[in-house]
Amino acid sequence: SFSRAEIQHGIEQGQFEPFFQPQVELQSRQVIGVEALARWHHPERGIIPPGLFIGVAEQNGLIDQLTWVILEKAIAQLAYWNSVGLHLTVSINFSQVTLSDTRLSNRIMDLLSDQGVAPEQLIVEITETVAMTDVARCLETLARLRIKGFGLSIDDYGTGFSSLQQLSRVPYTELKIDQAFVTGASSQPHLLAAVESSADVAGKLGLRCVGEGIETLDDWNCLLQLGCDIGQGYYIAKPMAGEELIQWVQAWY
Ligand code: G
Ligand code: G
Ligand code: MN
Ligand code: NA
Repeated sequence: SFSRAEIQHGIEQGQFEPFFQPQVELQSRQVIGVEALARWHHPERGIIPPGLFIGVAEQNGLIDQLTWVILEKAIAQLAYWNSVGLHLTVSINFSQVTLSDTRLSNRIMDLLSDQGVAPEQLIVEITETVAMTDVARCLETLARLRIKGFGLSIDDYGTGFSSLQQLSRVPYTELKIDQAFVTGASSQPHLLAAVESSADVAGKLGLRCVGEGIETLDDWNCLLQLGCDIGQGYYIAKPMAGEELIQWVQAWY
């Protein structure tokens, strides 16, 4: 992985941008949103995936800066899609540091109103592990975001051990089942059981259920049958640059 100085330099040089992975309604096949995933366009080493810089950025006080870069570019992209009649939600991954800023919702609102994007189009993703360990520090911010109309998603669901009681303390709108349980669910009973119970939890809490890591038509059908609403995964599309999405959407229909 990279050093703090290299990442800092990359941020200053504007080398980070979001890629976008489509999300579709399983029942109707309709494209309803995208997840923004950070990429680093390194001048010598090409496109660098987040696994090689997110951890370093989190441990070295750079994640907040990086998140704002991704957020600003994702919102600009969303505004452009709105302007051509493509109305989508964008899901953004937030780290604990960013979520502990109580002014977060106002700061994002300022960004949105500059661009004519509604808060309902933005979904804040928080991993189950962060949700379990740091929720007290983030609760106020999360509640404010929800009141303003932002979506709140619990990401990588199933990798932690949240109880229904813990989950119900935060006004989530969505639950994303971790890909470790989704990929291959139709052929492996222990995965199937995990997906089924996650979809049940989503249902009990009134949350929209997203399955991440759909790699085959069998995965798709399996999730649909278990009551999952939305799918994301390589079977649908890999994350892509913003400029590619409109063409992809046209080809999909
Ligand atoms: O795109 P990829 O599958 O390589 O993403 C790997 C991980 O990096 C995922 O867990 C994702 O949540 C995380 N990630 C991607 N972009 C961002 C980002 O902008 N901020 C944070 N905090 N995590 C991100
Ligand atoms: O934020 P989160 O940890 O959920 O990030 C999702 C990650 O999963 C991204 O890095 C994305 O590239 C990856 N991903 C999305 N769909 C698939 C898939 O179908 N298979 C695999 N192996 N990875 C996927
Ligand atoms: Mn995510
Ligand atoms: Na996930």
